[in-house]
Formats: sequence, structure tokens, C-alpha cells
Amino acid sequence: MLTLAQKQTFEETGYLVLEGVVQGELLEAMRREARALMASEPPEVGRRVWHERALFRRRAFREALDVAALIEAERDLIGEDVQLLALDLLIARPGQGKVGWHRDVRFVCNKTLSINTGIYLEDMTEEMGLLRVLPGSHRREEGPGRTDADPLPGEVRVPARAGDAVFFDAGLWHTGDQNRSGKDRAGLFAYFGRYWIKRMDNYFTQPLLADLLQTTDPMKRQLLGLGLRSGVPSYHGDDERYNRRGEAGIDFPSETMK
Ligand SMILES: O=C(O)CCC(=O)C(=O)O
Repeated sequence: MLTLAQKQTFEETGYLVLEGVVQGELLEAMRREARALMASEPPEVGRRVWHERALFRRRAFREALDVAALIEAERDLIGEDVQLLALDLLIARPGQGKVGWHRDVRFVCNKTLSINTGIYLEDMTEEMGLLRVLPGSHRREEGPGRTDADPLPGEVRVPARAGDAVFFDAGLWHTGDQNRSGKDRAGLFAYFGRYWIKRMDNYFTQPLLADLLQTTDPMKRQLLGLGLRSGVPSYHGDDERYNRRGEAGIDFPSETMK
């Protein structure tokens, strides 16, 4: 569980670093998988993203859903109805990786609705190209837009070790520096939000792998958008059976309309 001070830090600044969220054999396995994926890319590909449909075929990335330190922190920061909205592996080859100031969602309000989480698979040094954030910007109505100011006044550079996780409100202004090291920069970006937020389109167009669809683990079902845990309130009351009422076939519609 996060401490009150950690939650307050996140609320005020819009980000929080937790050390050693992924460790040991799981961290090594993720690094091996990331290297294998990147090895299959031609040299001219400088930056590549794999989403959860590809990652969930690989045990190491699927096990991210079982990392208690990650899931509990998301639950503490978002709420009991936390859901996984996306999982991306992002790799930037040497010389690549510089992204401009941006925020991941443009809708901001006075509560955190979704959080992106950078879980780094390499030590994040100045040479690797640090994540930089502007504390407090997650509550600002205006976005970064086009800015030539670099560095931005008040920005913070966020060093991290392999396996550390940087949780940031998806409205927080942030940027990634160029990878000036000789190695690939690999980070797993796990994006979580409240259960009633629409998931990424591919959750609808490409079904999950069958064994994930059939999981009986209540928390995993919730993270994958398959059903809330018993008693967890979300849209329309305390029990999702409310939303599953009605005509047979609603959950699995036939291909034609009546
Ligand atoms: O490459 C990075 O570290 C930054 C990634 C980023 O800004 C994002 O995924 O929104």
C-alpha cells in the first residue's frame, strides 16, 4: 500500500517513482523478450511500439498483471475499479527517442482518471535519455502546445533504475530525451484508468487470447475489462450484473439485426 505522503506527492506533482517494482527473474525475462523483439526489426527501424495483443503472447509481459507492487499502487492512486487500458513496449534505438513535450490525454479535471506508468527495463541515465516532467501540470487546462523552451522552467528530470516504475497522471506534461547511449532504451508503458473509461480500440476489434478471456482470477478479470470484482462500484451502482441484464444474446450479439 502507498503511504499517505506518497499519495499526496502524486496528487500535488502528478507523478511518483517507486523503486524495484519489477525485479529478479521477471525483470530479466522481460529484458530478454524485449531484446528478441527488437532483434527481429530491420536496422532502419529506430523506434518501435508493441501493444498488449503482441505482448500478452509472451509470458514475461503477461506476468506484469501479477506484479502486486504495480497493481496495488494503481489501485491506491486510481480507485478500486482500476482497469488496464493499454500495455505498450516502447524501444528507442541509439540516436532515437526524443519526443516533444506532450500529455497523454487532453481532458483534464480535478481528479486523476488515468495513469501512464513507465517501467524501465534499462537503467535510465542522462545518456539513455531521461523522462522529464513538469510537476503540477496535470491540473492545468492548457497543454504544452508548441514550446521552444528547453528546458522548461520548473521541469524535473526523472532518473530511474531498471525495474523502477514512474507513475504519472496521463494529463501531466512530459517529454523523453534522445537516447545518446550505445544501447537500446526499452520501457514498458502500462496505462491504467477507471473501469468506465473506454478501452483502446483493439480491445474491441481483436479479442483477447482465449485463456485470458477465461481467467477466473477476479482482479485479472477486472484489469482486462471482463467484469468488476464483487462489491466494487462503478458506472450504475454497485453490481455490474445491472449492466448485464436483459435480452439473451446481448453480450454475444448475432451478426445480423432483427
Ligand atoms: O520514451 C519515453 O521515455 C517517453 C515516452 C512517452 O512520452 C510516452 O509514452 O508518452
